[in-house]
Amino acid sequence: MPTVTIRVIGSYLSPYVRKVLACLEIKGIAYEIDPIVPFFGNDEFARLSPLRRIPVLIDGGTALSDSTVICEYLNEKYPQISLLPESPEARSRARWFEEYADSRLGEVFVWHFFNQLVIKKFVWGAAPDHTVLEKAQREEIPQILDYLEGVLPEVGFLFASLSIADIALASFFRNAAFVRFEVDATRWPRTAGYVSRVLATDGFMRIRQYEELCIRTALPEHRSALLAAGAPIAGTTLGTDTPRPGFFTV
Ligand SMILES: N[C@@H](CCC(=O)N[C@@H](CS)C(=O)NCC(=O)O)C(=O)O
Repeated sequence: MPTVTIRVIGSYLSPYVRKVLACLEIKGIAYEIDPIVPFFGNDEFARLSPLRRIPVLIDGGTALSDSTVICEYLNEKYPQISLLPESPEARSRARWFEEYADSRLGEVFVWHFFNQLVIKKFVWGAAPDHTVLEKAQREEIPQILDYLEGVLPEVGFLFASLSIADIALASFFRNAAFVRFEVDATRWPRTAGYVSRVLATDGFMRIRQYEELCIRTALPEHRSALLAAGAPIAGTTLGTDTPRPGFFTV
């Protein structure tokens, strides 16, 4: 067994944590995880993550927050299996798709959709905002899918091999799937095929069982359920029992 020096802080249900876990899995880097939801992070979490967001990655004496910063670090520090294409042109395009996923898919799939149906209910005991939810389903998600349908490949990945662009885009579709959203393959066939293809790759498949466990388990039980299922759970946690609003909560 390799020595584990890397710790990821953040829940299996976060698409931003998923990006980091997929990178670690693809590169074959051993890690342990403290699977907290950010609103339950303690003062030490707030110190490590000034925006009180997940993921955080700790590698020896280095602590990083922000999935893009972390994935870039992993790609540079552990260059085996590069997650960026070769040419500067392709690299910048890959970074564009990562940014588009993190910002627009994050806004719509996480805040306007998953947050309304899951986080509001299970963290805050609040009802969804149906206006936000309905606008996401009627207008915002189709607009994203129309764009992606025009740029995604019919076969394979965006570049010659799986890259951070594919990882970032597919990670957000997983959260939509958690709330029973499926891409309509008759209207957006390329996108539907592409998302299934990326999510079927080994890195995503290896963490899938833990995501599924979390989605059907009450929040306070995540840690013990994951431990029992054999997930690489860290020995200590930065989680608390009482949630506090983040800086961006809606
Ligand atoms: N740009 C950040 C976004 C991370 C993010 O928004 N994470 C969510 C979880 S899915 C979070 O921690 N939200 C808490 C909050 O915004 O208060 C990244 O790429 O890591």
